[in-house]
Amino acid sequence: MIARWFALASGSLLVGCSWGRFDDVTADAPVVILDKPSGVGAGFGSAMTALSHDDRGLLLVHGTPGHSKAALFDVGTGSSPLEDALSDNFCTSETGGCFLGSSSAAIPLGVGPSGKEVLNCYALGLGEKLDNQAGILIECEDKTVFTIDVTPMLRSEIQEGLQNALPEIVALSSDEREEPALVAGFDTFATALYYPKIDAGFVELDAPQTKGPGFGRTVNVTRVADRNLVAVGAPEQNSIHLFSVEDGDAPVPAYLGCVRGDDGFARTLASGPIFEDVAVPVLAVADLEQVLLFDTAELLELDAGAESECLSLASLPRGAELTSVKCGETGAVQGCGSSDFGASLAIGDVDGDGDGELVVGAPGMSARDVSKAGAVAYFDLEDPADTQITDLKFIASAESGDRLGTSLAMARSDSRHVVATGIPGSGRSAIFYCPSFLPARLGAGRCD
Ligand SMILES: [Ca+2]
Ligand SMILES: [Ca+2]
Repeated sequence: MIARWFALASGSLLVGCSWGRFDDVTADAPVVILDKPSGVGAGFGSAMTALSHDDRGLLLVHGTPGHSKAALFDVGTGSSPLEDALSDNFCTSETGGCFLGSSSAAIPLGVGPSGKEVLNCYALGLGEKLDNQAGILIECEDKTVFTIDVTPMLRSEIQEGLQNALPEIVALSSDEREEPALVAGFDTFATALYYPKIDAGFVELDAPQTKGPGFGRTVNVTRVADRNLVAVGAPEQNSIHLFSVEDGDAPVPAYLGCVRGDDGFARTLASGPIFEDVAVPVLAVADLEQVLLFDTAELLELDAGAESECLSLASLPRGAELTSVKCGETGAVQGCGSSDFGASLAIGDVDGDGDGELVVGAPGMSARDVSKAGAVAYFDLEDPADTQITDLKFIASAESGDRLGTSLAMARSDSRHVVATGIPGSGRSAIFYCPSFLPARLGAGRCD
């Protein structure tokens, strides 16, 4: 069920105060709260992934990683707004068992079992399905469910986990193409797999000398010109391992080397275009204090695969690290010291001007003195030196321990993105439609 809130909660840094409106108007509101559908258990909003295809914007919202059940929403458009969940029965255990991943991956188009084309699918966790072997579970809008293969060792571990309710938690990411490649990280086994397409089988992403505990806790794959840059995070070692993968059904991933940062480096990854004069996507990497942005074309030029140690940030080639952003406070949103800034990241065009913005979750912040209510920080980042927070959003109905900002996704709505974020503490999610810097012509009706 959806409660429509006409309570915009936007702490504008420009005027140094925030404002809210409470109304029972049911017209399209600047913030829409998604309540937990009855079929989904605890932790609704712990993770989420957007998918856009043929002008539709879908959003999969997870319950707690390692458990079952997620819900699919259609984010809608200006003229056909968001409605109740399309389904609250994704990642069900009814057909053989499913453990949700810490992240899921959008597969707008793929080829499923028996060569049938499948649409609007998600790789969302680990499981098995009646006649399918245990592996990565793929589920589609039309409820087609199947698994794709993993290594024999992982397969038996997943099977054992399903029998004993001891989940292995997978991290998943796909690139931006309609029929994307998929990356899966299994940190318990320091293993990461790359699938050129979901029906193409996997190749292992092997980082010979430096692989270690936690390798695969986070993953990201992004398209750079005619190949993919894959980042496999090992936050326990404050490092990311980078691979270049050419197209083809049986590619040989090239190991580019590893980069070590400050404490918590690689705990969250995201990618997407931001800067007008950087023609390729940036890779965003959070540590415990800040979010660093890297030029993916420069990272693809790294030639450090034979090094026995990870490169330090200082030893990266000039231009590889573009800029970094940090937590900030307003009158209403406080607590950078315990903010968990960087717990989630997303990149998209929230103001419809063609370039990208970075949004960062800070679930530990207090909002209007409500502790750990959580907030999300917008960075317009018109150029790398422009690192000021542009907008800082929270919800007027915040409760203590909500942890809004635990997860983030950029969902397509008309000609721009809207920001979806999880509020797992109270089993809700929010969609923010109206950044403070949205041009008036794009916000008509909802944002004025
Ligand atoms: Ca923009
Ligand atoms: Ca921008």
